[in-house]
Amino acid sequence: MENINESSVPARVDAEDSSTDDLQGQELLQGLEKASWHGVSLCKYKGVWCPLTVFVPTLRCEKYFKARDTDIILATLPKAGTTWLKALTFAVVNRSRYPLDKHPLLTSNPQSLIPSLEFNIYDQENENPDLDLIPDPRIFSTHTHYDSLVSTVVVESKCRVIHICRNPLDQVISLWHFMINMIGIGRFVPLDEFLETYCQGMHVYGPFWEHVLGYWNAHLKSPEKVLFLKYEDLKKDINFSMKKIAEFIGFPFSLEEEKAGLIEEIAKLCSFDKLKNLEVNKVGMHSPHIKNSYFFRKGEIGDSANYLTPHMVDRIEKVVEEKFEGSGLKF
Ligand code: PAP
Repeated sequence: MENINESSVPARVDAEDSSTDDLQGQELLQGLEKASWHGVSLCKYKGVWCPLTVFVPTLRCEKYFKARDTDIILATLPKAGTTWLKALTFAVVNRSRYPLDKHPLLTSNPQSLIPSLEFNIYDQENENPDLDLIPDPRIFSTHTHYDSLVSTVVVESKCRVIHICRNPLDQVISLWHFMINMIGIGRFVPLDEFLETYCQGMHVYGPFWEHVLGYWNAHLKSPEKVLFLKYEDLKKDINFSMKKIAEFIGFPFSLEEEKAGLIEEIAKLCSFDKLKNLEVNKVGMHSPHIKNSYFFRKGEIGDSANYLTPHMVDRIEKVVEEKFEGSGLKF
């Protein structure tokens, strides 16, 4: 997740210095429900609470982005495991290009190796960038919902989508810390207040149940198109999960690679401890508001137990039970 503060919302544009997209966006925006979520401006677009800062980029993405059959799209809710999935996918796809001891992951944050469609590709400056210049396979990330992705990505191409989800208890705690930390934007929000809006579905890219169920149902319908992963499964058996990812995107590990221990080596390179302790992730900045280190907090299953009261756990679990009932999805 990137800058989502009000200060970088484009000022209302006037006809002389704005593009048609900006104007259409502003017009559309006027009819949308808006909210200030703990200081962050959101608008509800096609049922999704979208940060205002990326509203116009989201429209541009819908309008201009044409997926290639070879594209790989990493689709996640903020704090579900985006950074880890980016590192793994990048390392799997590029494994014959870079030796592990001179790997870009050693000097770059995984977030900067795989651009986000809304936050980086179609950012405020890039109205319609030439994506043809990017060689195959292009890898992009998105936080948007499956239904929003359909018009641009899924229907017209054979590109593959990887979704990772996470236990909502841990995810909300991860998001809470991240929001509080953001330089110049973050402010302390009592956890119970934060939780309440989360349970109402009002949060960046919420409601979380609609996000997750969109990808879950798409996976059930077209498993060859949408891979559905769980953060907890990756924690339990990263080698197995990595093989699954590699096969899904058409880069399966050969027997020789397996025997040579390459899967274990890549898992180690992408592990929380390894990435967290790299200089670039200790001191680097992702953006003016976000240090690279914010993407590496604890990286554990069950850290939420250190923050949530039994009442809070009950509150989230009731929502989860109600919203996911009958879906076959368990956390
Ligand atoms: P984003 O959606 O804003 O990009 P994302 O990477 O999904 O964030 O979430 C960050 C979480 O993933 C953090 O969880 P925590 O707050 O509970 O600690 C972060 O620590 C965790 N994380 C980052 N990299 C890894 C990794 N390599 N292995 C396991 N967990 C990781």
